[in-house]
Amino acid sequence: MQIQTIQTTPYTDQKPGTSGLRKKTKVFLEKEHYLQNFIQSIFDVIDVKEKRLVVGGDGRYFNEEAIQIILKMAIANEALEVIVGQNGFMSTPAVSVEIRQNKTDGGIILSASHNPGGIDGDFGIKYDGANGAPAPESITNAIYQKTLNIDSYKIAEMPNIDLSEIKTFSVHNTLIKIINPVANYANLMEQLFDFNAIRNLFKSGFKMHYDALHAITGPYAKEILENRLGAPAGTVVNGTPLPDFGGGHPDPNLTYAKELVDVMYSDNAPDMGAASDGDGDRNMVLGNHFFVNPSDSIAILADNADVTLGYAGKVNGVARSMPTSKALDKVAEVKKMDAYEVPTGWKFFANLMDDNRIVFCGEESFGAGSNHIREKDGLWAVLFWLNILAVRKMSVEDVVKDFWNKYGRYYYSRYDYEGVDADGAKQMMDELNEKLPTLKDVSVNGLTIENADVFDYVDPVTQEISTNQGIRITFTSGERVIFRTSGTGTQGATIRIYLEKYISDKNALFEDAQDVLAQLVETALQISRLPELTGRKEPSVIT
Ligand code: VG1
Ligand code: CO
Repeated sequence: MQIQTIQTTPYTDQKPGTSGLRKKTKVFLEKEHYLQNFIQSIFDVIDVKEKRLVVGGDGRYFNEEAIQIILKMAIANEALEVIVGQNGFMSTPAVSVEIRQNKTDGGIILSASHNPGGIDGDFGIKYDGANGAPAPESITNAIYQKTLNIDSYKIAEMPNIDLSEIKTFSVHNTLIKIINPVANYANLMEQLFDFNAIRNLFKSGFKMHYDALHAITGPYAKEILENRLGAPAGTVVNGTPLPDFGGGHPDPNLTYAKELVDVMYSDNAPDMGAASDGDGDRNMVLGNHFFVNPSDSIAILADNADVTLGYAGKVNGVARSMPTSKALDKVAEVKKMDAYEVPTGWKFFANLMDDNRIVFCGEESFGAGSNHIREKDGLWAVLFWLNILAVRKMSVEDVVKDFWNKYGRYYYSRYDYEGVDADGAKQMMDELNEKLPTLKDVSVNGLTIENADVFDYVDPVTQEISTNQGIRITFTSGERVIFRTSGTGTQGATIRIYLEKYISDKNALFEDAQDVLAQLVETALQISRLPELTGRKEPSVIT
């Protein structure tokens, strides 16, 4: 085997966003050395020689080829050890588990998460540090700076490594360990949740429909739900990861997980439905003819911590992203937990966890998790729900309604305008920013604005400052609306509008959320002039 040094030229578009580097798959395929430049830049920044890494991906198109390149580069750069999932598969939460349990120096995740895969879809790379969390900006910025002046990379000239067999072997100075990507993750779940109670739930005839959307959670869900918890075969559907996710959009929401939604709203609907995204860190939970809003979900998990094995009596603090509804804050107040509000993106939660300030955290975007790892975790949330249902012997709908009765309800919705013309989106955000100071005490469409500002954040642990994390507007009658542009889209711009209204009147808890929020939606559109500036009449996705 020979180590080659290959000359290369830098690219200017490898700036990692909140979730790493995400681009059209074709960019990785067509631009020479595109992946190699980025990997060498990571390796230079972390000084990979004699370091230990985990590598895995969600199985999307280019997953295996990318892993072969990374392994050969790790060997050439003399990494000490690389732990790889069999067939190159590993969910994002499982990578975090393996980094932490094996005490490696970090890990590389190949995924574009909830974005579509395939040759016409998206591909991505993310670097997680030794704590198993997405790397902080100081690291991702340093990687970006490297990509701007990289002139060569190192790679071993050798045949591809067979990833289909579980085994450990050495190449040059590097130990390669091909592992079962499910086992450690599944074992950890058994320590956190009451598997006996859940087993009895399934024995009693409880029916579940888990849609893996042809993405990475299939093997995990089959092992845990069907093999370990005794759910009937067929509980997990679309359970084999496919390179193009079966042509679908592996984003568990009401629009893209339509097959699941149809099952859960059919005459013979099962008791619970669930789905995860491409890389397995998101979750959507449904009951029979009932949708659980993710903002409610994380609050309900926190409220029910005592039914679990891993969290009973241990929850000192919780956190949510700024646009997530304040239902979680209500729970924290009653249960005397500390509560934090952070910008969108998981690394902010990870800092709070590393400092032992919080145990649970969540985002409105179908993300929830705990300090068991430093990524959000889709199946974890699903198992937590099963644990609640098994112990409380209630339906999904009754658990949620009971929660609203106890705390009041944050009616909540998110409008996504995907693939918007980037200039129009920028103009809209710029205009909003400019007029913020004039928005106090003004009435728009019958609602009076109380306050309007930009969310800036100072991390209480690292003191790092993150500015411009969304525009938020509150109203005198208790509503809140937030405007943000997405950092994970790969085409044009995506504008997100987050809407919430708190109601504690016990007679008004079970209305349709869209009806309750209709006036606020109209107000938000008038304030932002979104239809005029983007030409968009309707959102692409309503949650
Ligand atoms: C979206 C979500 C955000 C989440 C991020 C990564 O970001 O809104 O809450 O943390 O995706 O999730 P944005 O910038 O597009 O709004 V994932 O499942 O890609 O790791
Ligand atoms: Co994801």
